[in-house]
Amino acid sequence: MLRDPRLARFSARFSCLGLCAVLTACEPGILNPAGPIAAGERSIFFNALAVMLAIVVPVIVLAFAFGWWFRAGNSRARHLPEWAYSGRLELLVWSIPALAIMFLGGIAWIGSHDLDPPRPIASKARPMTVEVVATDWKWLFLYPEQGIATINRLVVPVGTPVKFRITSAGVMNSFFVPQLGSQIYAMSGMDSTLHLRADKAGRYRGLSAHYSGEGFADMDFFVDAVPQAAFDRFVATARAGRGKTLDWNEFVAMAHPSRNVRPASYPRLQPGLYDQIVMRNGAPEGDRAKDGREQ
Ligand SMILES: [Cu+2]
Repeated sequence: MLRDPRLARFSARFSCLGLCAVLTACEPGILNPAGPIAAGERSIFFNALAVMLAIVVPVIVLAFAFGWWFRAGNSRARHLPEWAYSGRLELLVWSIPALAIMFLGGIAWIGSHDLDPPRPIASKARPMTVEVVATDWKWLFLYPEQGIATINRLVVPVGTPVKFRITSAGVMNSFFVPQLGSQIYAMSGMDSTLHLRADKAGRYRGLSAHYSGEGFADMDFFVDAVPQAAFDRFVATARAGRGKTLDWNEFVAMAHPSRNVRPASYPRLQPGLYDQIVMRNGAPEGDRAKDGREQ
């Protein structure tokens, strides 16, 4: 059929593009959860969608049905020019949206209590703490129990609930791993809590979901959910690394604005650094002075 080679090539490319578009639709996102929180959020999304479609679809169908039934040529349709009020119709018209609001409200109420970010996830495994600091424009992850830190890469054991403490060393950002669930703002001087768990091993994309300036577009990180043994290996490798100790001075140096920073790790971590960052209102004094960003 496609004799013209240019046309054949074009159509091949076009169908490839179409295929890619279809495939990216099921690529990592909130609809493809890897943990209980994201799965809960997806079911809220689908339940709310079902409740709304239960109203919207009959309304669309009825709009066409009424138009067709009361067309000029239908002599069987009753014409009531004096009609003004029907109690039964009022009841029907108001009760359905009222029910929809009650269902949607119930779904939101139950869901937001079940999936409350500071609420620990019930689990047999002991939870692990990871402290997250958003800086311009990279993510710093502190592992206080393991005494290491990483930049733009987060490694967590599969099946272990992780308690994230989240703050920012600069402007506001938003910590978000769509496949694990719930985005939480990272704000300077604030200490927010989020509990997440990865139940499927894999590499998930994490990002800042809140625009924070120039380098924001590259402010991405990977989350590697790995079996416990692989996590222990990761910790051992990070500890054996030759990098510097992450203490306050090193933190001030790393928090300096930079873009597109490659994942890295620190073999040692100064205890209590996260609290120090929160207490100093996030913005390191030395850093402020150097950039002249002091207000
Ligand atoms: Cu916002």
